[in-house]
Amino acid sequence: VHVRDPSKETATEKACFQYLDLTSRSFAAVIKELNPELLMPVCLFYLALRGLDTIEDDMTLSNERKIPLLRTFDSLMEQDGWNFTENGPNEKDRELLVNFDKVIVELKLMKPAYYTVVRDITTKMGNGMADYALNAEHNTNGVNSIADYELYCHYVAGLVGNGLTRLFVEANLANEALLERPQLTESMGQFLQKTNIIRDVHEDFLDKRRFWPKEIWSKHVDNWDDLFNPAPAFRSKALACSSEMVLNALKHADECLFYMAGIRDQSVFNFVAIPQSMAIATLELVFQNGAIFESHIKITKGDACQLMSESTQNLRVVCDVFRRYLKKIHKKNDPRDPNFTAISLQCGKIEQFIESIYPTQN
Ligand code: PS7
Ligand code: MN
Ligand code: MN
Ligand code: MN
Ligand code: MN
Ligand code: MN
Repeated sequence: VHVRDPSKETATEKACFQYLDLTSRSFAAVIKELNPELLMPVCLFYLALRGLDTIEDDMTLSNERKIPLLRTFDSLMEQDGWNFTENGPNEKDRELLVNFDKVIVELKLMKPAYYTVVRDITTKMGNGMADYALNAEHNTNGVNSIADYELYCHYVAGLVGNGLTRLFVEANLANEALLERPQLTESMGQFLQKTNIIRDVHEDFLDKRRFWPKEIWSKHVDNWDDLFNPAPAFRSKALACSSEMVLNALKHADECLFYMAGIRDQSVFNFVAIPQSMAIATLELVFQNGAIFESHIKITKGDACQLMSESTQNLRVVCDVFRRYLKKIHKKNDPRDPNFTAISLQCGKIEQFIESIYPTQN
């Protein structure tokens, strides 16, 4: 059921929903179906972070310009009439920042308890992004250790999970015990962000950005560029490297399922479960798939449709989705892969966890 009533929306509210549609393929649909209490707050939370990310992603901005913008974005978004027109003409979400004054009007109308969360996460994310933008400039280019990689994912996704969980609990739509289990929330963000980073490796490579940690890729190739060399000898090493990245992402899967058990409201459940189901399906798609080093790949529309309907029911059905894709990963696992055993064990471990909460009949 659609809960929005566009005839009762103000001009700036309408504009915000327009920028939501313009800047997101997948989040727009689930945000617009949210419980009315959180519809506008989550839409504005999304737009604030999308604005920040549009500055982070713009490789035509110098770091001298970019870093202070990232670090002060939280106060810029409190200045009446502020907008930003310096993004490169090809930056896909530049329109949002050009019209950011309209988002600012709505941010000022938020309930203070919700705004506090949005502001806090924007401050922390902007500063975290700035720390990593510095690395790119100094051409250590990207993250080195796995700890660095996970800290970056914390800044851009773990923090989003933290903010969303605080909003859900504040609105009484999730079990407040979730606030005492920050690791579960962190896993929700890490699982999405790591999947995005694995899938987008080629697109990011073209932008001269590297998020895969050197600690992992250096075990497989001498130079980062070698991952994109189509010669068969390099391609098998690249696949082994991507398998290790998938293994690393899979360690969050059980905690994601555990987190979702704490959601009380159906619309919030759908909002959190759809992206997680898409992520496990995307991990299966990228696993043992050399195409990630050549193009931007996506799950099919048909699969996305089925995942949407399965993820808007209950946790048992979402667990079945995870089971189905884990089985496929398990089957595609290659005995020649250096992480063959570890991947097999990890799939088994998640399958066992699911079996312990929802035993299969027969
Ligand atoms: C506030 C709904 C639900 C507990 C803009 C949702 C970009 C994967 O890198 O455009 O451009 O290719 O596909 C979303 C946890 C964050 C993490 C992060 C805010 C889940 C700015 C999503 C989304 C926490 C930094 C996808 C993290 O962007 O990627 C709201 C619970 C924004 C969530 C970015 C990535 C999101 C991402 P890219 P996308
Ligand atoms: Mn970004
Ligand atoms: Mn981005
Ligand atoms: Mn990406
Ligand atoms: Mn992408
Ligand atoms: Mn992108």
